[in-house]
Amino acid sequence: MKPFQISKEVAAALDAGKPVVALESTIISHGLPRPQNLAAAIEFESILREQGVTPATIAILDGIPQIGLDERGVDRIANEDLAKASVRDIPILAARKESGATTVAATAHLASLAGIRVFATGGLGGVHRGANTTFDESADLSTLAVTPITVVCAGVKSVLDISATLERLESLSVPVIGWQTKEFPAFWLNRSGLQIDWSLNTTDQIAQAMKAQDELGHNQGIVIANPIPLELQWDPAEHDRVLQIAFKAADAAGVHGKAVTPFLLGFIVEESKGRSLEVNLDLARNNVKLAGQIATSWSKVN
Ligand code: PSU
Ligand code: MN
Repeated sequence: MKPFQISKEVAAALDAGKPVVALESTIISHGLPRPQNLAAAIEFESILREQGVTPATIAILDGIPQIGLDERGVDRIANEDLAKASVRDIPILAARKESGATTVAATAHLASLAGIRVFATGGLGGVHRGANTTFDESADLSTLAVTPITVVCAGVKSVLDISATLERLESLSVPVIGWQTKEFPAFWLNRSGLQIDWSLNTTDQIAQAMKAQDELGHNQGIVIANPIPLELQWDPAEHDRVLQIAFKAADAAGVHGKAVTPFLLGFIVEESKGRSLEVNLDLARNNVKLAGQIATSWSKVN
């Protein structure tokens, strides 16, 4: 027996070697406010379907990891108060028959178990500012070190320590590839000022890199850093202003651990009067589209 349930649609696509893209549920449950979150979950899936790609939104429902959700499942991740589930939480939720929204780490792990090789998200988790004393580093990084999946993201949120995150990805031997750029993006912003070693310009090249990794016996994921188009990015000065206030608020509220990311994101949406949310949705759409193209290229080389 498989430790997860896979939807008919996703199983059929995988069996036929058709392109499939995994989507996470924490971004829906904890990263975006209601009611925009449900609309976003539905829209991400339809962007893929329009490309002839099968979406596999992943979540844990009543203890069972689900690879591909039906309409009711999508509604549940948007409207129920679900636990935020990283890899280590999956077995506990299984034992308690409880539901959870999967982070990048948990989604990558489950997608990979199901044979899915491409995954779209908004921002990857990373090393938090001050991690030299708190040790707060997302399990997204360590999971990608042992999970062969290509994650398309807009870099990591600028609330994190971007430079330290890139260092950790290097230590973990996770390739970071800029999509048509050698500058790492900063989530809401097109640029972070940090250079990366590699960029690729076509999705066929990305699929070739995935194939070469397999042939070499590498078991890591690949991070595809896909900057939000310049004309869609958040105003940098306003971005800096809002982030400063958000850090002070998080400090004052005493949030720590896995509550930090949702707190900051929620606060930033409020303080920016929804502008950060618009940008967040735009960059996520942009990532889903590119992931669909990569999955299509992958289905041809594989
Ligand atoms: N970045 C976002 N929105 C999110 C997240 C990241 O813009 O909702 C979520 C992802 O699910 C990611 C998780 O895997 O936050 C990382 O949380 P932590 O730092 O607690 O590992
Ligand atoms: Mn953390």
